[in-house]
Amino acid sequence: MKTFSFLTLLGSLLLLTACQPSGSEKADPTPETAETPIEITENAFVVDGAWARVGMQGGMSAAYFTIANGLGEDDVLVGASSSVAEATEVHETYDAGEGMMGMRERTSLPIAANSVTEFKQGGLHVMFLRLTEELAEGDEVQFTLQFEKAGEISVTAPVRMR
Ligand SMILES: [Cu+2]
Repeated sequence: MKTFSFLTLLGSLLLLTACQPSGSEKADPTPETAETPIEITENAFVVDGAWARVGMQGGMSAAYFTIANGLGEDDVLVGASSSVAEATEVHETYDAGEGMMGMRERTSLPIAANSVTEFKQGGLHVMFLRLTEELAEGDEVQFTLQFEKAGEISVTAPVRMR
């Protein structure tokens, strides 16, 4: 039922949300986010490259980043939290058919050993629902990722338009 409600929500807000597929709005064929490949550091569990999208108070935003798990064992992302929103959830975007993109919560996302997991526009993201304050360009958002093995990791994300 949750999936259905998000789909309904997207019907009216698709153009405003952070879950929009990245292809349609980008004029620049080489977006700044396509920089150096993330390298896995042995024995390190790293969250890097975080940024968050601007959002109005009461509205939505999302954060994007990369997780590089060099610990040699599988982990699981089980949740996210932040004080900037009434709810903070790990979401994935999926093809809902007929040109629609849906998104749904992931409460247990496997992070394989020695892998890089990208959270990006049109894919995985941390969703901020009902922002308690405006997120303007130049602000910074703090949020926490909760992993089964790596524990809590605090992330600071600069706020950008895209
Ligand atoms: Cu979302």
